[in-house]
Amino acid sequence: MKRIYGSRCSHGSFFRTPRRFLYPAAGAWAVAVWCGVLIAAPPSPPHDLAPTVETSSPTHLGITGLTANGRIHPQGLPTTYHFEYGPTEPCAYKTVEQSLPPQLAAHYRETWDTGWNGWMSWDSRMQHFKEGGASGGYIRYHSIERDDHNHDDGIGTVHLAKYLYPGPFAPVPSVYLAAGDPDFRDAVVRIAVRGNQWRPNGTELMWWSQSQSNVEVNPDSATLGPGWIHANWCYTGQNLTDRLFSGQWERCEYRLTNDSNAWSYCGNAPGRAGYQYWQIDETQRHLNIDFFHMVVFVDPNRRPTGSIDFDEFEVTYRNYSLLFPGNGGRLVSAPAGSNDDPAALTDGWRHGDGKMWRSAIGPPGPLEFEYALANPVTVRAVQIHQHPDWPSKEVEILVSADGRAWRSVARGELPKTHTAGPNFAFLLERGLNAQARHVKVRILSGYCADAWGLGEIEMFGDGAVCQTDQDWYHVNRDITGLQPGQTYHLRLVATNAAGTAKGKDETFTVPSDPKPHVLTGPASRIRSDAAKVEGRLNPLGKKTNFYFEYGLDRSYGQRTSPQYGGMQITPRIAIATLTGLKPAATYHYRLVGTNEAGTSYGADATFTSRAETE
Ligand SMILES: [Ca+2]
Ligand SMILES: [Ca+2]
Repeated sequence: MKRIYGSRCSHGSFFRTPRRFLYPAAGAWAVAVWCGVLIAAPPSPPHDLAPTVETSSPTHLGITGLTANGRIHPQGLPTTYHFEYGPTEPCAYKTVEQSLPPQLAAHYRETWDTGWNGWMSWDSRMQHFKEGGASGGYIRYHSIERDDHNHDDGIGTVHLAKYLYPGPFAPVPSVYLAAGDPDFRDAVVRIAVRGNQWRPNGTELMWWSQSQSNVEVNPDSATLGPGWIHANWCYTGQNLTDRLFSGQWERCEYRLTNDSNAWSYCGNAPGRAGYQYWQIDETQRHLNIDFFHMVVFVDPNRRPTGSIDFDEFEVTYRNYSLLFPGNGGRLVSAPAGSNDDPAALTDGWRHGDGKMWRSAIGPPGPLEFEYALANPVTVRAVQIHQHPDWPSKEVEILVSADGRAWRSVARGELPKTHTAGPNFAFLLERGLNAQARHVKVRILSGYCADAWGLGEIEMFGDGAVCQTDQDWYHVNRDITGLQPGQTYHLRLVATNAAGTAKGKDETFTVPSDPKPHVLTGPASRIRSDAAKVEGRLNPLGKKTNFYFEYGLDRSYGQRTSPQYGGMQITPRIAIATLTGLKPAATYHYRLVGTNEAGTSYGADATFTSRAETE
């Protein structure tokens, strides 16, 4: 984006604290305030490529459904997609047409340099350290004895390590990502972890998402209304356990890949009717309750021991702000005289060096940012983030259809600070219903006379056309009402302005009975005498137990202790540790699931144990 400054509008001083202020001459300042900064329109990106589309393996959804999966490279263009399916070619049915979400360009970052900062844990001894982290301060989670059996059906007993409320429930501090309705599909998570004598004892440290599918039953943002329905999913496509053994800080980065093969649904809590299935695509699209790193597969008779340190958490999720350039927001004018680029106010970062805007010195009156929107929109929520060092106080939001006649739609005060840190210092106005082609944000006053600043301006609503990332998007959709025993064809279809592309045809046979569905998975943590094996298990709605058979040939001969595998209609991860192995030997293994409808055997797989000297 090109900025055009009037020659008298800028001054060269750069300042970080009031003590370092360099005041320009009064005459120069008056010019600086009122002449404004004109912002040139960004060039249109040159795209003319149709999407690239791949259909991938569906997963079972009971005996009358499936979850279709695939991925799309949209070439940066707005793109819609659906799955087509049917018992014969050409496919007679299609899922509802959906739009790919906007770019992964909204960021939440927590350094824990100053405290727990709104995060919680089931560890009552949770500790904060001011130094010694991967960078500065950090937090420590101790293994606990409080077991959560609510999710035994999905992924075993769990322990809650650390968690955050992204909104909109506020009996606890909620950080209100995307005004309380963030989209975490394919989000990128970064975290530094350190294990301190961590003995997992068969557990894994994993990501967890909890979302409410009927958020409308909350009469206000501070109440969990009666009749709530929650869905819980564990991201089992990645664990952090292996990074806990070095005793050193390990920086991890992973994606919450939006593919049902990488998640385990964790509902059916006994006696808790509020836990009900909601498909993974919707749960991640509306991550409205909380997210965790948590310890799963806990054996209450042999809990993990030790502690885990966490630092430098960051998640990059979908940026739906109407002002984000990729969604059609264009800065028309900004207050003059600042050394900061006003583009920092729509860069997706709430705060941080180089990610905020601060006015010129001694603002004498309102400061105004004007944006033009590429398409007519309805503004439904506005979230304005504070500048921790140069806080603004009163702000006003105005909208216009033509850029000339303006109407004020919201006015309020930002908190100067928040006890949970700068991520929580924002003004949030929801429940708006304002049609707009142009919007203005006015800073009316500040907490310091020297300068007024903001960290980020976000507006949410309807009507924007979102550019997409130059990257793959994983997509999935539940398809129900299928015939047990029937084979179906399905494929993913995506369309952008340059054309329509179809993925290859996949066939999928819906099971004819609720015998467990099992897939043998990989082996890992292979030692000379032990190895971890895993698989995917679908109980297909009947209480199911599973175990792994293993041995030196395909007759196996040994098996792990049976474990309860739940009664979900969706696949989950199944894990066991094989012990008493011979060194440097090739082992065969397979997953076995059994319920009242019968026993199912996964395919044979092999690994070779390590030599004793390795
Ligand atoms: Ca830190
Ligand atoms: Ca920013």
